[in-house]
Amino acid sequence: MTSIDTTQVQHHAISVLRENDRGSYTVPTKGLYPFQWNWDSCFTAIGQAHYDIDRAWTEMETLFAHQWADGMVPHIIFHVEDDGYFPGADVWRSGKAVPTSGITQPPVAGFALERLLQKSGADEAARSRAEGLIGAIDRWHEWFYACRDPRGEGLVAIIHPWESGRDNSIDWDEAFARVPTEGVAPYTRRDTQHADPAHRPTKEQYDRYLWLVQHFRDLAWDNTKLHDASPFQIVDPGFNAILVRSCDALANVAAQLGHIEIAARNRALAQKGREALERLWSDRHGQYLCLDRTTGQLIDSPSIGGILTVFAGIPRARAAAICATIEKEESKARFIVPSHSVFDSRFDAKRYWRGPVWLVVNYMIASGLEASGQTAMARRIIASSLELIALSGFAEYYDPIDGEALGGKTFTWTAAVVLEFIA
Ligand code: 9WN
Repeated sequence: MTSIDTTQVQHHAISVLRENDRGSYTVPTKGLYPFQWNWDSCFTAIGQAHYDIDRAWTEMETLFAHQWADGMVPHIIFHVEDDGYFPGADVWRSGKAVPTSGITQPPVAGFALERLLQKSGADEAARSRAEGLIGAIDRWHEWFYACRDPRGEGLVAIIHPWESGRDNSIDWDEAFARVPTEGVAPYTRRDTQHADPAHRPTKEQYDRYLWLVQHFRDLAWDNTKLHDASPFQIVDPGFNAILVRSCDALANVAAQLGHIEIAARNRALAQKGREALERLWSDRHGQYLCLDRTTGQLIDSPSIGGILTVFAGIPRARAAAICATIEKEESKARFIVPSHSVFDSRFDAKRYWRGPVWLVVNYMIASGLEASGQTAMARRIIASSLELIALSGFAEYYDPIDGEALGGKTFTWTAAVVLEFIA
């Protein structure tokens, strides 16, 4: 066990957050990701709340200033011109004054709002900043259930792997193979110039990412059409768990500030979502699985998405079974929780979301386990995360077998969640 000097780690984490701070928004890491990303920003705000609460509110306000008229909050805001990232604003062509992408990302904002209010002691200033966000987050939640759950199943689908935040997960392989690649305009990737190509998605995956972007762009980013028009519609239990948890969190904040209608609506959405998640449980894998909405079949792929589901306040017996699954992973992986099961032949220790550990996901899993009374496992996950920090610094992701730092370095959301771990 590597020993940890928490004061030093705290200083280092804050310096990473400050280094990536662009005034009113924060980039995930300089070079590789030069814009504002949606869920990164919400975790960033939680981290900033540890040393500058005013700055933390600003981070979220900047994100929501770019919410679309239909309620969607885009996954990237292109505040500046920078050709260091592909695909940039010229590919998305979303038609907004400040350009944005045209898809969304895991809705962490409701959870972050509640956390910021807790951290600020809910004083007058904090209540008024929270007031400014409640309605916007509620509209985003409504958008999800209207546009990504058109048949009212209680589970929303992602229509692009980038929406999941787990871009090249093994979960998508089968469904993604059905996405065409014909007609994709020639392009040059930039990510592989900043990070080792062996640790990033493949060229074939990029072709399909871009085919979907072009397809949605041809439909003028009309969210009343995109879900049904997408050949890729996946119900990810992790994504849905985040939405459920955020609906609950927004309901808590709304009730506290007297917005009874918003509180009741979000409480009901959370309840319905939690019940619907049950359909995704797999006894064989001891965890939840993704569902391919186009075929109606569960996807045989034991990934972190089905473990992250503990974030939603699932039944205690399910949380206990998931602990046993993580324990099994621990017997083979030195660091937990790998983004894909080490027992699956498709596991790839260094390739992005196909095996590496991501501390931001560990944070949500630990939080969910803690709330389910699984404190011992939550503490083991936090200890493993901090060991990675001591060994390899604030990386984007880590090899679960040898702990190597992978992807971008001095990574914002890694630093943000570490401040929560050591608080
Ligand atoms: C595409 C910024 C983002 C994260 C995602 C992560 C990665 C982008 C990319 O980086 O995705 O959105 O170009 O690889 O997968 O979760 O939000 O850190």
